[in-house]
Amino acid sequence: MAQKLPSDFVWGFATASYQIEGSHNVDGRGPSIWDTFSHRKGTIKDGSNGDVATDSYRLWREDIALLKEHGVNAYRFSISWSRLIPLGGRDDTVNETGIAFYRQFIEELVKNSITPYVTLYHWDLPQGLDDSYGGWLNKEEIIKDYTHYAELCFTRYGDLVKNWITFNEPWCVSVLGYANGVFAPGHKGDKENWIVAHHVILSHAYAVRLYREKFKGPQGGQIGITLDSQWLEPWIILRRVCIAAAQRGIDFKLGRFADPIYKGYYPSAVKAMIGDRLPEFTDEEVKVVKGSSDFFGLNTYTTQLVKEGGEDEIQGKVQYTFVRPDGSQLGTQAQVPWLQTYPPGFRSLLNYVWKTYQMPVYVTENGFAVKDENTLPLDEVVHDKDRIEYYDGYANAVLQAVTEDGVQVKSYFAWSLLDNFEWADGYETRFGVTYVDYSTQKRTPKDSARFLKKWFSEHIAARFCTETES
Ligand code: PNW
Repeated sequence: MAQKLPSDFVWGFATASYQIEGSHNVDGRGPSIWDTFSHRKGTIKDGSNGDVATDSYRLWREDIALLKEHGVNAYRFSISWSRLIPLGGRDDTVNETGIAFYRQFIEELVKNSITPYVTLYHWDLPQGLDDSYGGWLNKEEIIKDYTHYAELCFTRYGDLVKNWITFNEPWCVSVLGYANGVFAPGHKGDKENWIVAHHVILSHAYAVRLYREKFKGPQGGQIGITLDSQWLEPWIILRRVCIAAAQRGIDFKLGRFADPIYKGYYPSAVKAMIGDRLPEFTDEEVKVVKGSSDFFGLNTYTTQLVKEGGEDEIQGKVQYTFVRPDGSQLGTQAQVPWLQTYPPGFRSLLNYVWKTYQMPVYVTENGFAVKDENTLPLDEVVHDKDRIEYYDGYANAVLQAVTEDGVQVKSYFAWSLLDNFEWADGYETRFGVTYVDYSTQKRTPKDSARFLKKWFSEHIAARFCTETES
């Protein structure tokens, strides 16, 4: 019999509140920085915003029905902070209507045997906190307010939610939001992103400390963070400068978050290049930050080839390319410029994370946006061959990492359950295994949804071995 994933393997789809919920101003929800940002002219490619998105605040029962249809055992979604606390702060009013919405949603998931994986922060900071003190830039205030918000979630949902993710992709929060300015709140520059990243790490760590002290015992759950990284491969495999460049690239993308959280300090290559713009942890903070994640949450989509050079400090002064030395492309090109299919890179990244941090790995996002899918008629869109090629390769890479390399991979969440608001790309880029017609909100599963359902039903071991199994 072919090797399988263990019987407790977790698989499902991931989404995020601002990308799917819509209903931005109903039932007491306060605005977030993404409402403000997407309503500003010129920020979103197609001029759209998340006011309606996939209307999931109203159509959530349909989403759960889709999850059932796709055969998952888990679902990763995020909570909108400003639905629970419209202004966001620890002294601000709690919105019981918002609390009740997620309560009902979680209860329904559990009733359907779908395990909830809840992200506390997927980029939608309450606008009130940005207005009153500059949000993530204000260390004292944001740590207290984030921890208070997290505690509210543990208190209200922790009897049913046993898997918490404090932050989704701090790299995107800090770099895309505070250096490139392409994500909310749209700041540009070379200083703020290091400060914001530092405060996100601390907010994560203090929330985890609180969870462990007060909730983990009685509730029996786990809590961690999700980091994002592509795999970086030397452009010329055996050339020493390329190997060094690839390692430095990883230190700047992944290590700048993972090293403090799992080891207690920033990578030396980052310290050397960023100097005193990189904040320092006090001894007291190191104790809180080091070891502050029960698992390694990983979002990953692609691999890039790396060579030495260039002026991009945030990348660690290395250059990325998809073009091999012989002129060929690494893999199939997606709709977005930063993504090509390359399963061997995924397997290498899983091995790297396991070897470097020795933590169970939860793949919390992985997925593909088919090129020009937004321009095709429905009867063609549903035959999403490039997405199937991608999932086939990436799912098998997980299987090999687990069964041949001995990497402890515990979960696989595909991005995404359905097409949704793809941030600065608006609705032009579609990552869903379910097609959404935005004029009617009608949902139609694509072939990739059926592919994943079949693949996981065939590759997760049965819970009880029967005698007929060979
Ligand atoms: C992730 N990049 O974001 C997010 O967690 C999702 O909300 C998002 O929809 C998904 O991936 C697809 O993009 C990323 O520029 C955004 O390399 C940008 C990048 C990577 C991931």
